[in-house]
Amino acid sequence: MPSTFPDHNIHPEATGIAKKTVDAHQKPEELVFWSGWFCPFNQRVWIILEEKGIPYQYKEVNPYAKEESFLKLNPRGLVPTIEYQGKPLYESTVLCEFLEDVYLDRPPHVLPKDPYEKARVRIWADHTSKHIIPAWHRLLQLQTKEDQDKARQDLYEAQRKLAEEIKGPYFAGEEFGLVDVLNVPWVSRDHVLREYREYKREGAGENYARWADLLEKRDSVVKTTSDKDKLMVIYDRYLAGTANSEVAKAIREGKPLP
Ligand SMILES: N[C@@H](CCC(=O)N[C@@H](CS)C(=O)NCC(=O)O)C(=O)O
Repeated sequence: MPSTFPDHNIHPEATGIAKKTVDAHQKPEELVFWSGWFCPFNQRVWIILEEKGIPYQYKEVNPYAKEESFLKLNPRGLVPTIEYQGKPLYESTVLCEFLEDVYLDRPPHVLPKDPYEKARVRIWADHTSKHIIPAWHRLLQLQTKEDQDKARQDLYEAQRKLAEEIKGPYFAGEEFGLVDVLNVPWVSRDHVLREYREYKREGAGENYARWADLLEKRDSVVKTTSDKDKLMVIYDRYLAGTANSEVAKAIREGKPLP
């Protein structure tokens, strides 16, 4: 398949086990998943689709191309995007909650029923978006040792705070849920930080490390993960500080993530 990515080295589609998952979801369904195989935000939604066994049609899209037809679905031009019964929706956290609402009868229940517990989950989902993910990307991208040391400490602190709230084994208790889903794509990619940024899970404490080890083994995570070498082509550019995605630009400019 010819690549439509601006950088022709970036693989145009999922590989390995994830490719099998893609192939199993080609049939038209009322839910269309516009996906970028490499994207951690995207993987959040993919994990929920797989966890709940929701019928969906997988369509690979290159969000960097900003094609008119895609911008009509998502004016922000980002993956993940879905079409449900012909109507578009986007933003990974919103999509996770949407899928829970629509497919409430299908376990796992990613949000607790109890209003207090549900609110508590949302606080830590917010903490993930505001503190963990930005620090993770700063550590990945920033170039000086001083900046990296600071980002690593920020990341450890943010992950440690979250880990103090884990009920166990999953964040909200027995069931795999929203806070787990929102974090696991970055857990399964933290080999990049371990290899190139002196990061280790234990740096955020034993509780965090135990939780992270458990999350990455989840079937839905394995089934939505492509081959490491293909992913590294993308991460090499982030590590070198030359990536040009919306996320990369936001980190460089010290702005909030898109
Ligand atoms: N806040 C968005 C972020 C999604 C996002 O940044 N997706 C990236 C891929 S990982 C994208 O589509 N990038 C296209 C671009 O940077 O132009 C979400 O949570 O869904």
